[in-house]
Amino acid sequence: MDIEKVKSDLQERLTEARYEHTLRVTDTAMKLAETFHESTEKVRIAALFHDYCKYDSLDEMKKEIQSNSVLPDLLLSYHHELWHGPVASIRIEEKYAVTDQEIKDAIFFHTTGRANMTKLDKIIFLADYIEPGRAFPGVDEVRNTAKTDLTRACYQAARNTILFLMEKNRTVYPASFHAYNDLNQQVFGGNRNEY
Ligand code: DGI
Ligand code: FE
Ligand code: FE
Repeated sequence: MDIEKVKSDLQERLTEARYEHTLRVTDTAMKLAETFHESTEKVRIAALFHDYCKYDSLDEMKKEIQSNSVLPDLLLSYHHELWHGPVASIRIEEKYAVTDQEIKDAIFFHTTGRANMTKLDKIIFLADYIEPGRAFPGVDEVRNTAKTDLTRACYQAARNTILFLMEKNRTVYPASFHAYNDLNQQVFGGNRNEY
């Protein structure tokens, strides 16, 4: 992969602010890859492309979701902010021949997470949440957790996002709840019977 070519393509497709966000996510994800022993090459590619379709037209993304059997129609019943990851996972295979399922999945699920997240999924999901440009309430606690515990940091990020959405009376995509529940069980142990 020609990383300089990818970066110049991204600069053309994204706004300046979104491009800078992408570089910060990539830098943050690369540090997480070293701390938690993940392939830096896979992490670099997934991070660079994670918001590749962030500004694609809604009409174009909708058509892709409707016509592509890999992309669930359920996405169309939820907020269009959830579409850019799944659509990007398709586009990068078409345009850059990225066939690695792990990379495609990390991009697909970067907004919501999912049950049984891989280490790569977790690194991209978390880097997107804690990159230094983010100012979400509670993000500093997550940054601190991310120094030592990847799964617990993802749990805190997933929980914060769902709480934020519920506070605003927004819908929550099922995969976001699946991520929350699975990470909760990974952090606190499964089949707890305390309530
Ligand atoms: O693309 P970014 O802005 O870097 O970050 P992102 O891909 O995590 O997208 C964030 C947006 O997605 C933010 O507005 C919250 C929203 N979001 C995340 N999970 C859900 C969600 N929106 C809905 N409706 N449901 C979700 O489960
Ligand atoms: Fe995104
Ligand atoms: Fe992002």
